[in-house]
Amino acid sequence: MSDLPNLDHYWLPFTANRQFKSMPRLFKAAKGNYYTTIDDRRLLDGTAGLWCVAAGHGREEIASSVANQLRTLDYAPAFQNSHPLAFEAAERLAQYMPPGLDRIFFTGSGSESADTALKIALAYHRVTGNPLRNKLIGRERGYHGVNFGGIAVGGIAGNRKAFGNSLAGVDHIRHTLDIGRNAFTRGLPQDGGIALADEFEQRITTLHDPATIAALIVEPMQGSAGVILPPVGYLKLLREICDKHGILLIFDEVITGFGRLGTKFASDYFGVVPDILTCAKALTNGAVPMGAVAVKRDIYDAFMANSPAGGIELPHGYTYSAHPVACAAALATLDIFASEKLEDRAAGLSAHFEEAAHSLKGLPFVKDIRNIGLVAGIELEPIPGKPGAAAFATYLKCYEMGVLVRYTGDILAISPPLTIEKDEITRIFSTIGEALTTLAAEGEAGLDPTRHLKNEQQWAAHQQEIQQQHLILEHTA
Ligand code: PXG
Ligand code: PLP
Repeated sequence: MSDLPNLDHYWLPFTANRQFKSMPRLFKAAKGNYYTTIDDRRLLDGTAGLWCVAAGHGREEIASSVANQLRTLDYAPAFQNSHPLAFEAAERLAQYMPPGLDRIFFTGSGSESADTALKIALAYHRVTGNPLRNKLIGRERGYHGVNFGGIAVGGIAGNRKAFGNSLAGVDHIRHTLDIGRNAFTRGLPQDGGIALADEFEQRITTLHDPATIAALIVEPMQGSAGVILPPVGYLKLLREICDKHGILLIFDEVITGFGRLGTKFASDYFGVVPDILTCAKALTNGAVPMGAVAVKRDIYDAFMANSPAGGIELPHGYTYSAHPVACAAALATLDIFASEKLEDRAAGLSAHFEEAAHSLKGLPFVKDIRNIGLVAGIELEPIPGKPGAAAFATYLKCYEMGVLVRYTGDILAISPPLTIEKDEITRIFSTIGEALTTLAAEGEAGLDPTRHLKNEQQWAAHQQEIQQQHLILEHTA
């Protein structure tokens, strides 16, 4: 790898830095559903980057819109001033949102969106005369980014405990994964929703006074923790319980937003409208950092009606809230969604995707397969004493075979761009299957990461195959 840069200075996020630097995997280009690595390997993107490149890579419409904007207005002060594109982006996003969620606060990421949503919920109760409603409820295994509010309501142990107690007045409800009962369910688990929702109500009424709770924040489908689906009816019940007790319901749709489940938002999929909805990632197709928080009009109106005239209604915001370049990227992305109907495309592919994902049932290591829309989680049986090793080795083998997958713990997560083709979906899962079978056959030796990415002969054969497949796809497109 002659093009390797000096690796000393960059501290990679959520990465085993020492391991990565001993075996760096660097990308230099991307187009459509493929990455090119610095050593000229072509990788089929099974993860849409980090769930964000929904419309496929290298979209010319976004690139030219961003370039134009940079040349016209690179930046405008976000506080006390603004620019027309901010209002246009907010209006377009409001139109894309579930009904009623038509007031938009812009942020720079999903983490900022989560913290913004929590602050809006707390401030809302104060501004409406209920300052004692100041507790926040999250869920076990929830991921709401990495800022202090997000890790407090989040429920991924490893992301919280390194940093001590982050926020007081936070509690968690149970997560919805029940492999014992629901392993290999296609789509949503049928049972368990009522009991889990009951437990939420029990918990808030016995451990807390429900009148002290400001908000419940959940991901409609838990993404980061390994694709955990809500049982049928569960989210509707959460909505009813929140309404009954005056608790705001926040849906964190950073992953589920923009077509991932085959609908605009998970809210549309489940027919449950939250009071506050957060998004980021695919809002700009991953091209420029941006997040957003949509709130019900009543919430915005309460701030306007109850704050002193001429004063700042919400003392919160970011230098880069509604950054002009991000707004340009968001508008171009929303145009692509409108013209290509990517949500419908995802919905149309989801049966094939489900079939391909579940074809891995019965292969070595495979303990559970979960799917919805264009998302699948494949949970592997951990190798005794080596948690995460099986998934990591599978990830490396897939990389070697030209397919990019994600892993968290011993769970593989698949979430391709919504522009993926059927044959490419088939290839993602057959590659995972091949990786698992090889891994099982190799035993201990297969777990040695240094064995991977070095087999040039095997790599060349795969490259040829990929190229042929791509030619076929190009001809049939
Ligand atoms: N909320 C949810 C539901 C998320 O999934 C965030 C907030 C934070 O967004 P930012 O933009 O601050 O990262 C996320 C992000 C993975 C993975 O592989 C998931 C996320 C980020 C990176 C990797 O599961 N989710
Ligand atoms: N830290 C300092 C010292 C600042 O002046 C600012 C913004 O002005 C921030 C943090 C917050 O930065 P941002 O608005 O980009 O989140």
